[in-house]
Amino acid sequence: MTRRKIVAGNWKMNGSVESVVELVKGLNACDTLDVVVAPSFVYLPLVAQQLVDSSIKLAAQNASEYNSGPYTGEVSLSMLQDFSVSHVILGHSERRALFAETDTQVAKKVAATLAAGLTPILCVGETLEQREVGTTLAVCNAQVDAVLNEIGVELFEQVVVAYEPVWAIGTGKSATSEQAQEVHKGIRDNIATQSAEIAEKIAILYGGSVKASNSAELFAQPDIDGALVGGASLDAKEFNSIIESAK
Ligand code: G2H
Repeated sequence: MTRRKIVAGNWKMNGSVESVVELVKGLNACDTLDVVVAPSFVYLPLVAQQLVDSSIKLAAQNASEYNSGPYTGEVSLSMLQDFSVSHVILGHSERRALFAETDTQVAKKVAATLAAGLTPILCVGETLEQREVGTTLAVCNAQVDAVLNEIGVELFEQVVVAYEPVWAIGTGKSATSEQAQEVHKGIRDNIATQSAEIAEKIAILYGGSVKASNSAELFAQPDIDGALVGGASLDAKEFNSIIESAK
């Protein structure tokens, strides 16, 4: 089946008012695939304003699993809705490793995001050590299963998965298209044990040092439905080339 591709830019903790405005001005929208950008929380209102007449969608890089209350420093899903956010990146390995987010917490965030009517981009991926001892698929599928157990397979249809091998993130060392395809297929096969139909429908993005020079080869793989791009999404020309290669 043909799945609609998604190219999402995760700007992480980068940018300034000036650079964000310039970056958005330089981005090309595309009718045949979903282009998504994820600025830091504080720039969401600014970018939302710039994208009012654009088909480019807006994502947050995280969200609280709680609705409101005494959670200092957290941002709720209803706050994100106020700024036309449509997607939320959840369970990024930087959140898991540096901010101790657990599979259970990520699963609750996915559930809350769906309940708010937004699309979660669920990041999963193995460390170098886990790859070397041969547990790549077990790790990725355990991260997926935590969410499947929380929300059930029917709702999982609305989840976008991003496979991001931790060893490839920001290192300049991307997984080869064969390595990525193997894991994407393994993730899809695992979901298919619960519903073959839903497994076929969901988008699985690759993330980890994606750039214009390797995106076309990655996108040519049958189970790679787009990319979650970090560093290369901070350069409009480079990001536009990645979008172009996904058409
Ligand atoms: C992986 C990716 C974006 P980069 O974190 O989520 O970042 O492309 O810089 O490796």
